[in-house]
Amino acid sequence: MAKTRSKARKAPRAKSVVTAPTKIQHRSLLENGIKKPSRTALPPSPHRTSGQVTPADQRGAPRQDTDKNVDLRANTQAPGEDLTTNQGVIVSDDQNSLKSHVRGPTLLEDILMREKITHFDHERIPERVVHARGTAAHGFFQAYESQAAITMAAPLQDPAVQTPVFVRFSTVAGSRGSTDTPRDVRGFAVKFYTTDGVWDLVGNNMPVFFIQDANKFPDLIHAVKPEPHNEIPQAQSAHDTFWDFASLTPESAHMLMWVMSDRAIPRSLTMMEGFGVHTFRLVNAEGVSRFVKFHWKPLKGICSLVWEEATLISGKDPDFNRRDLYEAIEAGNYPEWELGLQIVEEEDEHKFGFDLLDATKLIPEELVPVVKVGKMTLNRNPDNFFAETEQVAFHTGHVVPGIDFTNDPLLQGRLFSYIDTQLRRVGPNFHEIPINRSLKPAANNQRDGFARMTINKGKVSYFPNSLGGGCPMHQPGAAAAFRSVALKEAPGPKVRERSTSFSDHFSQATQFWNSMSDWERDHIAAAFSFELNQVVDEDVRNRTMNEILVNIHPDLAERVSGATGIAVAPAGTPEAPTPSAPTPSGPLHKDAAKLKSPALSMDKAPPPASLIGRKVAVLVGDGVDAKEVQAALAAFAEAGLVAETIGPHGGTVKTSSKPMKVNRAAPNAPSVVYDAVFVPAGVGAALAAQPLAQRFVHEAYRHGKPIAVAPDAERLLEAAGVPAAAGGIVIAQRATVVNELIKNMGLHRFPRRVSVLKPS
Ligand code: HDE
Repeated sequence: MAKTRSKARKAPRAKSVVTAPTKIQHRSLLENGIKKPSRTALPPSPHRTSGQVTPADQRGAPRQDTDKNVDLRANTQAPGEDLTTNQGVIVSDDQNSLKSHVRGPTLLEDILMREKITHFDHERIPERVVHARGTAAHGFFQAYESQAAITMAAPLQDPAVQTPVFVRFSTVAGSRGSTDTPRDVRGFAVKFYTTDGVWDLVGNNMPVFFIQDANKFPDLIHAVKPEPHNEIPQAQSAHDTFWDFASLTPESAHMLMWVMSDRAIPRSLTMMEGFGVHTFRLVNAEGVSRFVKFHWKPLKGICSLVWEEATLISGKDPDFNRRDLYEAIEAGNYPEWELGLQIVEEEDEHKFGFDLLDATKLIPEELVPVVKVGKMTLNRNPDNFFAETEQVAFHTGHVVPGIDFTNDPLLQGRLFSYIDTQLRRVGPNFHEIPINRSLKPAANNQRDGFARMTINKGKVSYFPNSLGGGCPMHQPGAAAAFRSVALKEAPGPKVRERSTSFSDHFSQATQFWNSMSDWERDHIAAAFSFELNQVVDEDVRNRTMNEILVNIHPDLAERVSGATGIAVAPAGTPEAPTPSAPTPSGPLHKDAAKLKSPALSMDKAPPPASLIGRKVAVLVGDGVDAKEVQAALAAFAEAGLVAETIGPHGGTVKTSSKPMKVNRAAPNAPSVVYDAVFVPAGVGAALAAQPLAQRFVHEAYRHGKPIAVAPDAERLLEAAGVPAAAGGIVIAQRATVVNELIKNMGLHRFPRRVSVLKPS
């Protein structure tokens, strides 16, 4: 198979915002006339790869440099040669403290020790209350063509302009040090450094949310986080308090379906969709506003793990998703997403049968197509995790002219919460930290506070003023000035109520179930069963079944009932589906039982535009056919795949010619971190007798992965309990076996194999 490259539309050549990498400004060192360290700009960082992956910098792949990269360099520093204090004084020894005599007590006078240790004591900032575990990358966004007719938003004006971005992906429930692969929503937050200021699109990898009103958010998060009396369990929803809340909150039904689907265990952060979730507005230069839903469509395809695999990865490589993103970028396999818009004219607001302001609803793509308007590429890893990934501060209220809000009560609450959290977490001058700093300089009369960086000149810090010439002054007429869209709101009484248009909690949950393929339904039912089997309280279990699941679909309820032993009581009526729940669902959509949106199914998603960076395990051992291995590695590399040879131990294995160095030792290389497995000729008999090799192949089979073996390895399949006739298993010679394997990898997985084995 030829190399599968991106089929997405190519963006036109960029304007000069992209500049060649220049030398790092080692500011403090140079200014002091101190020797310049030898690092060059944007050096490849030392990192763990297979040994097959050549860092992009080393193989000369062009790395596009953005204005934000240039901006960040002013604050980027390589390690100096001389160790100094924070005041620049050279340190003679920071390994021994100052003592009254060689075996005497340490002196208070030890300024070197005190500075070092007190700084260490203050190294942490509060972790995010949600989305604490994350990883991020730099890149750029480029529009396919001008969208000026519908929005003034700077990144969507000129297809020749590349707008720098910084994207942070996260899990929601776990702490900073938790695993990468729990069942959870993934955050997908994009910071655009536009010519009109910073725009943050703070989204998730699922298009809807658990709740409709921001006021419920602390309750939701308290319920899903570890239980407060014993801080158990970490990073998962499979416990009593979460299901207690969910079972009493029917509006969460649709989101529960997403979270119980394989969307909640992505194979890679680069293989998941992103969604702005809320309905926003786009506004053009004439002030005309339209509704919009934002989508990110990954060009690497939408692929997930299977549950058993995700749990094993949690132990074997808790940094699995983080490592995958980092290594892909280091290797030059830059992930890409297309930005898609669903546009709804204002006059069509009420034609959908659900409320566009309700964040538990999505607009089916079959009703309003997603129009692709540009592409985002991530091409540089951060230089420093804390300075960039930890200190980046997103806020839904960071918008630029051309984008505006709706009255979605969840969005309205977020507009308050994010700035508040950043003030607490990072401080009042969070906007001055390099990763948050706008490329368009900020100029206003806000002053002082902890760690103020800007040295504001002059005596005027108020408006109106005459002493400063009236500056900085308002610019009501400026094209790039932010103006809230002028809306004619219908007057009404001040109320603390939910609109009745928000009250159908089940139709879209049913639509999700109806839209899934057989194996996707198997996985959803298994996920609900697993979670409810972790729940101890019988009332919570019963309520989840009989207030929530039966109202989504009887088939789902029956399956979960079978696996959990929770009895299904007769379902509610369409008029009162959840009679005893505190927030009863209102009437359902008239065709609720039949609603379907094929675009929701991962099974029906378009095949990946690229297989680049997917991983193949090549099992080797003494006696392996070296020529076959070399030919296979060349073919895998040609297809853009990352192949690793795995031997029974580290070092080398014997071949008929010279010894072959292996990339990994079997105990360190579990099958779950690979996408496919290949067994070349010459090792079948030996591997058939090795428990680790049997387990490797058996797990790959259980998890539906493509497996290809030379004819003499058929006995390994037998020993591993793998039926040779199952889908995705290839037994063939040389080129055929490799080509078939690569072809099968285009399907990612053979999911029906997983279902047959009933994942635990
Ligand atoms: Fe967040 N959310 N959220 N959220 N959220 C935060 O901000 C909040 C919601 C999302 O990588 C916090 O900096 C409220 C929906 C992402 O740094 C906090 C509500 C969506 C991130 C906060 C929501 C998100 C956050 C915690 C209900 C998808 C990580 C730390 C009204 C559209 C950003 C922080 C990053 C982070 C509040 C609901 C996405 C506390 C009150 C819906 C991706 O401000």
